[in-house]
Amino acid sequence: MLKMLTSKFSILIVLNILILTLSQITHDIDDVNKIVGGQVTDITRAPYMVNLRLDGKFACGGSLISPTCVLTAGHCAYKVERSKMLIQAGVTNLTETGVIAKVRRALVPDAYRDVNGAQHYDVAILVLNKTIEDRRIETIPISYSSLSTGTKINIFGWGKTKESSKVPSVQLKRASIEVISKASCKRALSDYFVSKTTFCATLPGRDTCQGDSGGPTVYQGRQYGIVSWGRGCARVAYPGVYTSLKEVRPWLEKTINQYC
Ligand code: 4AZ
Repeated sequence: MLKMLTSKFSILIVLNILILTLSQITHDIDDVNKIVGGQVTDITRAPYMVNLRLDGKFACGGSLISPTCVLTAGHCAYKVERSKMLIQAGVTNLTETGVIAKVRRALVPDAYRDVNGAQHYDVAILVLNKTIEDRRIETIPISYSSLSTGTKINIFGWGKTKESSKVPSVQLKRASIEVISKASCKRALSDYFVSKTTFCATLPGRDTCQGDSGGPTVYQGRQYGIVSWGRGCARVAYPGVYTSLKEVRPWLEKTINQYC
């Protein structure tokens, strides 16, 4: 009888170890698949990174380009009442408080268009109701240069960690992807309008996803693009599409000079 009990015990112990090991493995796999293929990061690695809340709910990414101005995607701000908008800066996790600002002005260019989900001139400036001054928060300089094919750029965001997910990521993520030629991007997205105001970037298994829109694409500490659109997330055949700051320069410079 005692023997039977001890053998039952050892089976239970072995089962327990098995379950613990399995859950550790699935947890590890999950950690690898954040921002779709990226890794969790910290706001200290992107201290200019902000998120846009609509009616208090996380909606988009953005970047602080001056103490009073946030750069984001046009489709994040288009036809949205500015009284419903809040900007949150200085957080790694969406559950933190950080620094919150209201939006005094939401500026979207007249040229902005949604063409069946594809975006044209997808840029916006949100003018804040206060100056953001905090030792943990920094602004990011804009570059109006073009990026050569093959350049590795960083994307940041709290967007979904896989296409089928229903919720954003609580923690900020980063991934590195490669700029591809406009010709190959147009070939891959031939059913869509790939606007002159965009560039495309991808790497297998890595991509931006819903909620990453408006966030910056960064190369050597400067912002070159804005997360704009794509067909699904990290699908093998489809690159991500980014607003090219170089191509929206006329509107961006004029707006920054006037309001920021
Ligand atoms: C979005 O809905 C979104 N894979 C942004 C980027 C991409 C897909 C969706 C690109 O905000």
